[in-house]
Amino acid sequence: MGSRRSFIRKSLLGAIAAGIGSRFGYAESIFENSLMTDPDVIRPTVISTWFHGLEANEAAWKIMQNGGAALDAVEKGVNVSEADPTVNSVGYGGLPDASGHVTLDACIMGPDGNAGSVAYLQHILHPVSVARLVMDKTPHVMISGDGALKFALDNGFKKTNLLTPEARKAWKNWKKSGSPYAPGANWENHDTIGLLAIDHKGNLAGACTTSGMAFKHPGRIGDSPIIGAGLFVDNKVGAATATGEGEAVMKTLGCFLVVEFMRNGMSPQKACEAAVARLLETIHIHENLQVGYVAVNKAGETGAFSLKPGFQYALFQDNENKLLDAPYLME
Ligand code: SD4
Repeated sequence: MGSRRSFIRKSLLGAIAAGIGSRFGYAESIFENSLMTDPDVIRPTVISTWFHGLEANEAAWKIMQNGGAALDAVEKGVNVSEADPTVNSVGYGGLPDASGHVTLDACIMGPDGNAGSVAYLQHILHPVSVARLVMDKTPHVMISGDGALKFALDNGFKKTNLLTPEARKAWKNWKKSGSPYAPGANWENHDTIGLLAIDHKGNLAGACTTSGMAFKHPGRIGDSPIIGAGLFVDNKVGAATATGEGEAVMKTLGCFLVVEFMRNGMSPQKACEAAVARLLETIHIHENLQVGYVAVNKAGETGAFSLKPGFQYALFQDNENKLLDAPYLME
């Protein structure tokens, strides 16, 4: 069945390629390369960033085990971290910006290439679910700030105080210290959650949600809500998500890059390594810079890689959920 489907798709794309390719002078091989054959065996997979990914993976896996779609699984999976006050870089309990406000970035992308995102959203416990509604109910991809809050409230979300006493205390201490804002790698080993899944039909989806860098400049938006930077899904090829200093990921459009490397034949592991290597080629690497990628391809092969040590990821496959240390480029 897989090969029949891929034959039909190949024929269709071949026909399109012949038309467009000859009109614009592209080589047909461009279209051929972008065509992944369906794997004969579908391998349900959930992969996510950091230790708290373990619990998120459980929730996502449960949905898929009951026949649910990857798109629902990734949303419900990251909802777990968003609601967990002990995760100090996502949703409730997230560390605030320099002015003491918790501001959230999130996005979601499905197997049909559709995507939704919110940026600089305040007071809403589940920003990724607002991003899902942006995708499902509007002609837009991204809504930010007050407009995103109004959209959420208009759609039944409730205002919540996201600043926990612990996060407020950490912010007060930071203010007292007089330290200038500086990005810190591997903040206490808790970080943004990005989660990717393949469901029993072989469809891919991904979600990413964060309160961003602790004590960031008010108004700052990171990579996590930007499709192609913090998350990218191509249902023919694979998916990738990022954690770490968003500015570096944005400057290299990291997750789009990882997926494109896979499209051109790299394994997910090699693709993550090549995207991290791209940082060295193109941007300034400061002492505390950390960036990590996880990726999965259509066949359920996975990869993870970071610039510096300390990045962990959670992988649920073959009924086993485990936390793994990502290999890294430099000490
Ligand atoms: C951001 N990428 O806002 C997020 C935060 C993060 O490790 O993942 N920190 O830049």
